[in-house]
Amino acid sequence: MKKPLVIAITGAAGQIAYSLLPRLSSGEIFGKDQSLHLKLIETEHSIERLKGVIMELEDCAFPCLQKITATIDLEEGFKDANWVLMIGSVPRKQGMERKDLLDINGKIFIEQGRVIAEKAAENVRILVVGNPCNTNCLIALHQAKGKIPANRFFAMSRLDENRSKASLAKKAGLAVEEVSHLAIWGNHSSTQYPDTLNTKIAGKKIREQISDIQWLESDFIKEIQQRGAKVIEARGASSAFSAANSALDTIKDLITPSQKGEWHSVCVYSSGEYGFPKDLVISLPIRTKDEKTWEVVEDLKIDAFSKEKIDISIAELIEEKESIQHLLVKSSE
Ligand code: NAX
Repeated sequence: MKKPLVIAITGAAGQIAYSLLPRLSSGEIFGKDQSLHLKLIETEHSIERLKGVIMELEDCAFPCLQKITATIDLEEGFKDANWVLMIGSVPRKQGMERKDLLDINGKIFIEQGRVIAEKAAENVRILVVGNPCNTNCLIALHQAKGKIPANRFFAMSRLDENRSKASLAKKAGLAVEEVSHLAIWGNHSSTQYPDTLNTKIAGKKIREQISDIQWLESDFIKEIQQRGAKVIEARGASSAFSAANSALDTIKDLITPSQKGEWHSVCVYSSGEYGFPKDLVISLPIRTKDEKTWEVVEDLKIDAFSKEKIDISIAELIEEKESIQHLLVKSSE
């Protein structure tokens, strides 16, 4: 066994974590020879519930799982973490807009970002899942400026990519693995733009496999933008195991070099790629070069239709940033 990798997880007693923890602990992501020290962080209110989750983890007798720490103390929780999965936040309830959550969750991410910057391992990487994940991520990475490079912060849009691939495969009547090169642009929200212009199905351009252009340019986009809300409507709770699955996909793809020509969607700190504004966390297509480095795929086609859609989502990100500017300013004082 390799020496333990420390993984800190907030919201560890929540429903996404409940699906994520057993898969992570089984060695599926970092390998069966990689021992793990899980640091499970919860609020005082949910720490008792977390004890039950830990009992179940112990009862799985996973060989990789060397140690579990349960805590409400951020310093203890983030100390020496090599990965931080920021899942904990107040989830969106039926009828609630993501914007309502900005202020409540922004404050959580200020404090957590600050402690991560002080206590985590030098090589820490952070994946934000808790919504509104782009702006939460921006808040946390601002706190870490000068201590953790911004390119180690990510927010999750992989669920949107996976949802898109599944929907396109269904429409084309082909297996989901035949769908590739799908980029999600913008905000992980109802304005996101799932881009099929660059997508391939069974190695061919999408319009050779799906001739229903009206569906591609309208219904499909709306379906993906509204998918999270539809799951809440049907299940009475937000996506859980599909979200956990996408978080694990994101990590796996960030530590595994991308296959030639392929990319995956993650929200990252923008440096002006494609002429987008800097200092936002935007979902972009990225390619993993090696276990530690990645780059934005910069040569994708963006036509007038795509540009219009992406601009709407970026305008929303700017608006979100403006509404939490007071948190950014306060945090850097
Ligand atoms: P749950 O309500 O089941 O769990 C959240 C857990 O976080 C709770 O146990 C709560 O006690 C804990 N928590 C709250 N504040 C905390 C804090 N300050 N420190 C540590 N723990 C804290 O929600 P769940 O379904 O697991 O969803 C978690 C988050 O993921 C929500 O914000 C949700 O909106 C978001 N999602 C993000 C997705 C994405 O693609 N980026 C998709 C799924 C999901 O909607």
